[in-house]
Amino acid sequence: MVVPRPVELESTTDAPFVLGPTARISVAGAGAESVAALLRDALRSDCRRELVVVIEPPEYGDIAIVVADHEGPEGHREEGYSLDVAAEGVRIGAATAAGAFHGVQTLRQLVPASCSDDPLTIDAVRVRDYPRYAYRGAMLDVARHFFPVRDVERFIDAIALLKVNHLHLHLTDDQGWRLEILSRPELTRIGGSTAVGGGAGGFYTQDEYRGLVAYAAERHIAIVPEIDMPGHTNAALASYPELNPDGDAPDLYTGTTVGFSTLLTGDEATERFLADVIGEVAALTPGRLLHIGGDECLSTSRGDFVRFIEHAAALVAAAGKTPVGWHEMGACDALPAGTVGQYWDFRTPRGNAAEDILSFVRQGGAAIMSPADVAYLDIVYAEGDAIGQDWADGPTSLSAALQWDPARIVPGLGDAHILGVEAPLWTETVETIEQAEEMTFPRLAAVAEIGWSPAPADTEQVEAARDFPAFARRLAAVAEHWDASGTSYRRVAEVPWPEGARP
Ligand code: IFG
Repeated sequence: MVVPRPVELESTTDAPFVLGPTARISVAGAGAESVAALLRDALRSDCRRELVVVIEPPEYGDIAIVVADHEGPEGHREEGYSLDVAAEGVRIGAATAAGAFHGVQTLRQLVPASCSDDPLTIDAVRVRDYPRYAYRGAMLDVARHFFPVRDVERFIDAIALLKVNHLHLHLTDDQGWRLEILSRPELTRIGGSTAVGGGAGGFYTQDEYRGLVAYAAERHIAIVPEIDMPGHTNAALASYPELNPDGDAPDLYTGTTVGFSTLLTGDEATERFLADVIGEVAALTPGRLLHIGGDECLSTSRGDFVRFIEHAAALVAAAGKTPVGWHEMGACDALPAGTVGQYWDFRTPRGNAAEDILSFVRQGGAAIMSPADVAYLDIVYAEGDAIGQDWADGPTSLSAALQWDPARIVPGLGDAHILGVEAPLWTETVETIEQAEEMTFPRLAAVAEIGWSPAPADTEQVEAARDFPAFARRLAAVAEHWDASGTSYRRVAEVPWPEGARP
C-alpha cells in the first residue's frame, strides 16, 4: 500500500517485524546518519516512537540503513533502494543517501496507521525500487501570494513522503518579487510589498532562502528557482524606473491578468539588471537548474523575445547553471546546449507547443512535462469550486491527474528526452498553506506516481495501466500520514478515505 507504486514489492512468508522498546536505528555509510535522523523524527511524529540512532552493526529487532556502492538495485544507483522487513529486523540498502531516503518514505508508508498500538508490527515484505524519471517536481508560485518559510518547509515535508525530489519556486511575477537581491534592494522593498488582491506581500531574505535550500537538500529535494522574464515582470518594472522605456515606473499590480509587461531587449540598464540578478540567484543555487520563465510574453516582439532569451540563457550558462524555460522558449534556436524546456500545453498539443518543446531536444536539451489540463494543481477539482481556476479544458479530477503519460503527449518526444514531470500550483486564488495543500493533495500523489512508477507497456491503454481503483486504495493509506502530520487534502469521492480522517 505504497504511493508511488514500487517497481517490486512482495509479501514474504517471514514473521512480521515487531518494533520493540529497545529497537534502534543502526547506520553505516555516507549520509546514512542524516537519513536515520529523519526516520527517527518521522516515527516520533507519525506514531510517537522514540528510537536512537547508533553507528554500529544492527542487532535483532533493529532498523538498519546501509549506504554502500554494492547496495540497492543493480543499475539504479542514483535513487534506487532495497527494503527488507522481517522478524529479525528492517534493512534499507542503497548506493546513495537519496536512495536510502526514498526507502525510508516507503517504510513510513508500510507502518500501519494504527501504529500507536502496542506493539507496532510491520508485515514481512521485500521491496526493490527505483524511479522511472530523475525529475519529479512540484511548483509553488510564491509570487501571486507569498508563503513564509515555515509554510514552504511544511510543503517540503509533505512532498518528500511521495518521493518528489524537486521544488520549483516561482519567485517573481507581475504581482511580486520574493527573493532578496543584495545589489537590487528595491526589488523586494517595493516589488515584494504586495500581492494579488493588494494584501501584504513578503519575501525571503538571502539567509532565509539559503535555509530553505538546505532544508530541502536534507530531504534530497533540489530547489529550482524561477526568475520569470521578459514577461511577468511588472514587480521589477515598478521597482526600477530605468528598466522602463520612458523611465517611468508603472504602479504595483495586484490583479490577475497576464501578458501586459515586458523587460526591454538590448537595453543597457536591463542588461546590468540581468547580470546582477542572474549572478546572485546562481550563487544561491547549489542545484544544476535555474529557471528563467519565458511564458506569455505577449508584449514582447518575437525578435526581441528570441534575442532576450538567448542572452539571458547565455548568462545562466556562464554562471555554471543549466537554463530551464517554459516551452515558448523553444522559439529560440541558439539556446545553450542542454537547456531544459517545461511543457505546459495540453495532453493534446495546441499551436506551436509540440515544435517548441522538440526545439529544446534538437538543441541537446530535454523536457519536463507539466500538461496543464492534467498536471496544473491550481485547476479546480470540480465545477463550482471556490478556489482554483478553470481555463484548462475543464476541471481536473484525481483520476484525470493519474491517467496520462508523459511519453504519449508529443509525437517524437519519448522517455530518452524527458527529464521527468512537474505539477505546478499557481496561487492567484490560493492564499493559505492549507488551501495550497488542499489543491496539491491528493493530485500531486498521482503525478508523483507517474514520475516514479514503471511506464505503461506501449500496447497498454494508459487508463488501464494506471488502475485507478488500486491507486485510490493505496492513497487512502497515505492519507493516514496526512492526518497524522496535519496536511490538508481534498477528500475526493473516488477514494475510500480512512474513517478517522479529519473532516
Ligand atoms: N499560465 C501562466 C501562469 C499562471 C497559470 C494559471 C504558465 C507557464 C496560467 N503561465 O502557466 O502564470 O497564471 O493556471
